[in-house]
Amino acid sequence: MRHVNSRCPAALRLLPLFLALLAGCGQPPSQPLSSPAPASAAKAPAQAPAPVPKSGVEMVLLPASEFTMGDDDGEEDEQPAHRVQVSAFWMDVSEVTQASFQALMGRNPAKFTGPDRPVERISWHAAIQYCNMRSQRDGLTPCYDLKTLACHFDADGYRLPTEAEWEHACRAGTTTRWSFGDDPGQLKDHAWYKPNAAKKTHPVKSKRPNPWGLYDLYGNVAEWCQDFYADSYGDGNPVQDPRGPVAGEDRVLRGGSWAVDEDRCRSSARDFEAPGLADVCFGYEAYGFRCVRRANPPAGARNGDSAGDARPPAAASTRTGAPRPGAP
Ligand SMILES: [Ca+2]
Repeated sequence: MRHVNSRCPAALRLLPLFLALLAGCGQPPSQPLSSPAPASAAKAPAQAPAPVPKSGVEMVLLPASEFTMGDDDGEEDEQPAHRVQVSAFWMDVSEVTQASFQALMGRNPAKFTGPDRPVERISWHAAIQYCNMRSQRDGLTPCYDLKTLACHFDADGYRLPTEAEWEHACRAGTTTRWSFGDDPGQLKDHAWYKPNAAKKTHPVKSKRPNPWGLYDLYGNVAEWCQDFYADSYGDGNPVQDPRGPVAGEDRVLRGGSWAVDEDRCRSSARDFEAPGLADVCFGYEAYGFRCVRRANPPAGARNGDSAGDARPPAAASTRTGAPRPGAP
């Protein structure tokens, strides 16, 4: 995982891959941990959980909002802090697990195996393939053209969050360095990161959620976003639903991981990586992802959705009986 102060020549960037080859790709997986103690009670989520669709992944509806993205006291690429408006959207409450990935994709590339652990060694390309497969599983229109890698934001299927959506979800209405405040001593209760992760991932949802009921935004695995990376927010970004640069070499990763310290696990901290990196043999076992889905398909959208309809996919097949959240 790279960030703005860690740029290095291409030869050095490839060194981890070379070392991985020397070490062999088929390292035996570590043993799963026993189930950790349940997380302590947290604040109520912004919305009731959605009925669980066929793909079995729980999502929460996040409200449309305006917030300050970035941090003028952060690193160079977190500046300038700027106002952003995001539309309402659904987001997975946790990182995509190995059980979910295996069920849809028929393989599990993770190093730290365990069905409830986040899937890792995932390239950006592999993540969007999963998004499309999950959309098909739930009877939705896939967002990605896998030939051009274009994302059709109007489609009602799953996709990666934009960087703005990710930070909006992570902040959950807060303006502090973390969603629980500015005290780094509390991070151990919310995240698996370098000081407490023992150099491996851990089952999702085993730390405290943020105020909107989202787990593991800090740490465990760093999460791919939709956006190409740029080393500054600069000028020209739209205020409403920004989607990052139109082209680039790297894609954004957010939230930090089990491999990094607290500073990389802040709400505004940004990392990036080549989108093709992190495949099974060459991957870095700290890259994962979670999915989002639009909440308000426009009038005339495919699959019969109508304007303002915030229904989760396959609501009729709910297994939870949870009440339908109201439209944002
Ligand atoms: Ca994470």
